[in-house]
Amino acid sequence: MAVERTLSIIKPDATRRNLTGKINAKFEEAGLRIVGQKRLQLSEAQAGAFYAVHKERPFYKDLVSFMISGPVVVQVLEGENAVAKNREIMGATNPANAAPGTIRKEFAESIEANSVHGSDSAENAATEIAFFFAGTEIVG
Ligand code: DGI
Repeated sequence: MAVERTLSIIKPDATRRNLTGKINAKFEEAGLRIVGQKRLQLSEAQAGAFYAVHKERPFYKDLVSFMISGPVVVQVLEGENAVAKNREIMGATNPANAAPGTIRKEFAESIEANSVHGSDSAENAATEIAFFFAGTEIVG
């Protein structure tokens, strides 16, 4: 399996509780390397554009409000099978359904305040990485 990159976001519920280091340890322990990382306050326009795919969903407005409720840490994770591996480390969207040991099982507060985002395909990963990072900001 080739080395891949994926886009991760540590969400406002997790930065508020000072969990950035604990979450990063999960990635590193699983063999993913953090090759780009920055802490941002998203604007409403940025969060809305990032989640545009969910525009028609009933939770879209709340999701955008939540994503701008505090700082986020956007990151590029690199490793073998990084997209699928990160989804595994994150756990199910709803923490009630997340497997033991996953980030969402251990840290998420609710289906909305679920601590992390991770790209769901290699194609989306490329788009999402380009949304937040210039090439020079990623150092493998
Ligand atoms: O890729 P995921 O983050 O696991 O899940 P997704 O792409 O289906 O949804 C994106 C985010 O939208 C998810 O992390 C939290 C929010 N969301 C998804 N389904 C619901 C939801 N928020 C609420 N309030 N209710 C939902 O049913």
